[in-house]
Amino acid sequence: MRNMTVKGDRLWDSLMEMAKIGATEKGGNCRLALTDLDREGRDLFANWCREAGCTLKVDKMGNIFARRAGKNDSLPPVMTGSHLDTQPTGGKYDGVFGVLAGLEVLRTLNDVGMETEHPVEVVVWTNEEGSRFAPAMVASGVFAGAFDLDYGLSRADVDGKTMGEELKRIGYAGDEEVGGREIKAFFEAHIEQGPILEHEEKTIGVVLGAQGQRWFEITVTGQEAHAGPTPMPTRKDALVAASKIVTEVNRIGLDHPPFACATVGMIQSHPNSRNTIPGEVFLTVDFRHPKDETLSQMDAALRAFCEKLAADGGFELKLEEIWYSPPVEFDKDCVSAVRSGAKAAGFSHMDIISGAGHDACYVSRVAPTGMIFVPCENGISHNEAEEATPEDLAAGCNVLLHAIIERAGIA
Ligand code: HGY
Ligand code: MN
Ligand code: MN
Repeated sequence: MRNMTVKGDRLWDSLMEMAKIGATEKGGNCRLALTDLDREGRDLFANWCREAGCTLKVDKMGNIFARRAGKNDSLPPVMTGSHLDTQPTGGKYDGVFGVLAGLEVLRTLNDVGMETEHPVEVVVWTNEEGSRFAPAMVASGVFAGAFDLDYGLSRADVDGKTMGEELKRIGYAGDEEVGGREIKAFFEAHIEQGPILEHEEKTIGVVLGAQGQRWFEITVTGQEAHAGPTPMPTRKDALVAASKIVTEVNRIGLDHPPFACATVGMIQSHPNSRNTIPGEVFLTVDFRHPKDETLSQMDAALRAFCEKLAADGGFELKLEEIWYSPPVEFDKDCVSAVRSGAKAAGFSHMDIISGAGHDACYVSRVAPTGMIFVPCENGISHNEAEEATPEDLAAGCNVLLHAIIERAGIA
């Protein structure tokens, strides 16, 4: 059994086939959650799973479960999977690798005619990215009971379209209840999305857990006025105030080395006219740290700065924390299964904490969970230039294969 391996070429071909959907000029992918392109990617995955003999179910958050029956099909499934939605300037591997590595495991089990005791399911989680609909990982969050279904379905994009409406529109508003069922184990394979594995020249990341995140939305209100006749000292320029917040967010990140991360990813200035002083600015803040208490210190520093800025500058300032995802530790046995799988296959490996959030973070609340990382070129992700090698992807998929077989048992 140990020398059983996946077909790396088949995995690579599937990745490249999926990458044609929402392909961008610079070689990346744009398949925002619940768009027609997301539907196309989901349909392609679903067809491949049917061809592999799976039965498919979709739940009320649009999560797709492709199931390969086990000998004892009443046993809880071993699950694997990730997401197919991408960032606007995303890559070909973020999320997709975990979904198609899961499919490759099923295809390999079929090739050798192996029957497992437990059923095995490959999952596509809806809206992992949190780019079109905030927050991130919202559908796996509903599955894990972190959010209720109404909250999940009511998440709206900048045009006011809700996830519930868009799930119906693309035909993925399923009937299955979201979560609430026993799971034997969940493994997610993913590119690291950072530079550590490549720098340390390791093929496999044995993921111990993931750092915590806090997401904020801030609206600064000043006063629109004419860019010509309005004297500088009398202005209430919301964009100038917002730019001070951007600098402070960056300072807070730098203030908690080496792990803290702090990002203003979105900024919208109103009325966005070259000769009108901005009266209102909306911006987002993404804080991350492996330690909860440091995350709280970063939160407090931001709030204190904003309070002072509003008082000194006569601005109105609304700060709302829209998401808190605490640091996560994965199941020790699942982590060991990943580590021993890498060792048995002779792959170089190292323990690592995930800088990015993943659906596995929420699923770990309802199932023993582990993650497998593989390197990505220059650690670049959330970028159209995202790259990974067929060899590393196949290695990660092989570790996934053996972790799943070990948990699902051979009939
Ligand atoms: O933001 C994240 O860490 C993930 O890509 N959603
Ligand atoms: Mn991802
Ligand atoms: Mn991502």
